[in-house]
Amino acid sequence: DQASLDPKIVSLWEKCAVNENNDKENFQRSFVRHVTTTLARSVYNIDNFSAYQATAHTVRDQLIKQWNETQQSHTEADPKRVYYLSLEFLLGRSLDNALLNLGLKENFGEGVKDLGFRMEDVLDEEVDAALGNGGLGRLAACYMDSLASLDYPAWGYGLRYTYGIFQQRLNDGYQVEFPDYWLNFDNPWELPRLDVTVDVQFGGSVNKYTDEDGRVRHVWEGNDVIKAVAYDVPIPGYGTKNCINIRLWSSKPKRQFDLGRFNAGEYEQAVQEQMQAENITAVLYPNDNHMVGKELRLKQQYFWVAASLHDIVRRFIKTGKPWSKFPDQVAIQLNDTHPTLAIVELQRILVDLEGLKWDEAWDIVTRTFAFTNHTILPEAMEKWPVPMVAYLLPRHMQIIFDVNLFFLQKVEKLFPDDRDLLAKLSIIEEATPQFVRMAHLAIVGSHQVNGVAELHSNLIKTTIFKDFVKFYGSEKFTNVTNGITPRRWLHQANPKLGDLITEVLGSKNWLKDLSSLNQLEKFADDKEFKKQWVTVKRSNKVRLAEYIKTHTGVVVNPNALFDIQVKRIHEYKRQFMNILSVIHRYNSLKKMSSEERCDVVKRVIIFGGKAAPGYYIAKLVIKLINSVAEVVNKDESIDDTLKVVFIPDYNVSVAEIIIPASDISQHISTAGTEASGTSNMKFVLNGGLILGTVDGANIEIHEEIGDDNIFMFGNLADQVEDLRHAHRYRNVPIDPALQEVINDIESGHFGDSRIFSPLINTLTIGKDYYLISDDFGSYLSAQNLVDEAYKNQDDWTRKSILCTARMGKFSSDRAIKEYANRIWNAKPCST
Ligand code: GPW
Repeated sequence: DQASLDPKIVSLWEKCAVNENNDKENFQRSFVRHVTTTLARSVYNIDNFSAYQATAHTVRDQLIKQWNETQQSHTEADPKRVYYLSLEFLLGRSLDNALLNLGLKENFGEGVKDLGFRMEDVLDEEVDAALGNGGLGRLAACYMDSLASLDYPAWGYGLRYTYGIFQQRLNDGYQVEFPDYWLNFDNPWELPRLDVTVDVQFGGSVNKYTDEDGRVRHVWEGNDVIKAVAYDVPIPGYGTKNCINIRLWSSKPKRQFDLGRFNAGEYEQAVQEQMQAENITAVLYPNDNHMVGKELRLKQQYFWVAASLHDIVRRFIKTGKPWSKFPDQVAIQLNDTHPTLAIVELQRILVDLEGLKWDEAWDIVTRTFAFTNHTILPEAMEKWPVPMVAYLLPRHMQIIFDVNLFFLQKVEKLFPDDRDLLAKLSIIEEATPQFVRMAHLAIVGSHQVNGVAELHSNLIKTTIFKDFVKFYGSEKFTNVTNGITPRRWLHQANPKLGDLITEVLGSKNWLKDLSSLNQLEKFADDKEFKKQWVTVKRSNKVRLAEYIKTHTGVVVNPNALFDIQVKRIHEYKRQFMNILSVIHRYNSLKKMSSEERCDVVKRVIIFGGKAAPGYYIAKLVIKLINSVAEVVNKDESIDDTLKVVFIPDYNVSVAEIIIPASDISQHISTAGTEASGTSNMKFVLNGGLILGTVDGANIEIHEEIGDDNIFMFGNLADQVEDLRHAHRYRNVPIDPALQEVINDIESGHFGDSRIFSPLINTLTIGKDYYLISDDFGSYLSAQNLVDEAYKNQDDWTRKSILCTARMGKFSSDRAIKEYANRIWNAKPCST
């Protein structure tokens, strides 16, 4: 409370709050002070890592100031707040991003250089914050950047995993996983709030009593209590003083150990409780687009949701407003179904703890929450066994049953005697045991449900949620096409292209308004500009070639066409189809004379991505890629016309090197399976062309950039059902070119073919669920068109420029404004 502060403190604070001059000299003073005090090192002994730490701590000081000022001003203004609940925040590195967003890069860069360090080396010392699997987690990170840059009063809530996504190494071409112990050294990008804690309980039982008004009230007496401790991660906006927050919870035992047992000499049992508590936030589950029903995962979800809601409610109560105002003050966005228990937890808080009537509470709840769906794949749909929920969260299970009862009563009223519809809409799946369908709960408890690209948002209305459209009408369902932050994915990852754009457009305004990139169109035929464009792309390819040399030993030619597919390894993403087409290409090259090969466009085919540790088929795809690479790369008879590379341990910081270097990137999911994709946007923004299927955001990218600048192929989403049906019930002959490739693998050309038979079987006895055979012919044709187009380098450059120029729509700023205006009803609030 500012009024009660000592005026002396207030005046000092105000002085402090005025940003000091961040010139080179002040930076260097701070750098040396952090080396000698924070790091307690001698100035005679500063290595790159210490230089990184000292620079990071200097930036951290600035972040803390801006964080404080922003939060203070939000408390005073008391606007409607936005909370983004995500189990994953795939932030990557922070130093370069903070330097650029805070506008410190130039001065601090000079300061670092002046002290004898190379900025690239210093930046390279940072470990990624890899608290996510792939697209969903990275989307959350891009959205935080936009929320901050657009001055929204927003917070993210997540978990502070001790171990992020595993590190991937290769052994004999197979993926092996290593723990990602990212907190091994001090983490300057978090502010531990050891005093901000929430007790979260599990298990126990529910007791009933009748209150003074004669109402039946419920009290949940938990069994275990675990403490959630807050760690705040400041997120600076670009070109604003606003700095928002991601609050990550870490689990700690309520008490250090059982003193009775300790004194009885039972040391192991005495610390068991502590270890179990710390387990909750120990590790990120490494599955992408796949549900694994582990009890610990459900505990993570409730632990996170309970701590976050307690925090949100606590902040609201401080304003002294009545509960009816809660939805006017708070918007909570659910990033997929992972935080769906938040709906139940808020209802419990309002009814059990605050004493509101059920209907009044439920109205507040549904006006507060909105839900984003990110997939229609059946195996990714979250459902939890009722007995497990009842055991861990007995009161929540009761509330879910009541929510379902009242919901189904309403359905029944509108559609009397439709038992079938009731069963389809029910939050409870009637099986043995019963399951809670989290998506159904999320829909019923939210006022808006959105998909993440046009096609996907239409598909959810006609497939997985079609019965909900019957009941609610289609207005409850909407689309917000995903976006990416141009700050990280162009300015930071591709500084040379960023500088060129800034130079020719005459300002950095495009970083705040990406649609202004359309002014590049008039330079698409400008000879001088094109030359510069090519020079930048070429230098990014050289940078990637060096990275490939260092990390795989393979030497690649930067003049070749770089063809890239980097993303989580998944059957629906069809890396398998890609490597099969590589074999086809290789065999064609082998059949040519060396004169014929002279006319062939040289290609480097680059893969990267992690497979979930338990995903056997995905891991076999990695092995096949490496086996093919081994044969192709050492075959001198094809004159370097083809190289195949698997870059290990694909993550955000590796993506920043790979994406700016692409000529073509592949986004080739079976139509209807990739909800949006976001790396497709990153590649095109960096002047890379796409080879893709008619799926997810590819469709909207195509709409924006035009037919001439994208290579699309394959069957459409509305054909998929029939094609699958045909495979299942008729003998559909395999595409002949594909059959040849299969024969080649089976002949042992790429090592012991028995290894790959489970993979080959997915095409044959597995009925080719992802329709590789159906798309293979058009895929090869599209590949040929790519080769032809690349021969005309001048025209290719024109396409590349037009790609970048027309990507304005895909800024996450546009996406966030849509959420704010159409879903949250939230306004910016600048400091
Ligand atoms: F299954 N996505 C992801 F929907 O990266 F939850 N992980 C996931 O577990 C899920 C979705 C989930 C991705 C989608 O696959 C991708 O198409 C989309 O662009 C991204 O989420 C962001 O919306």
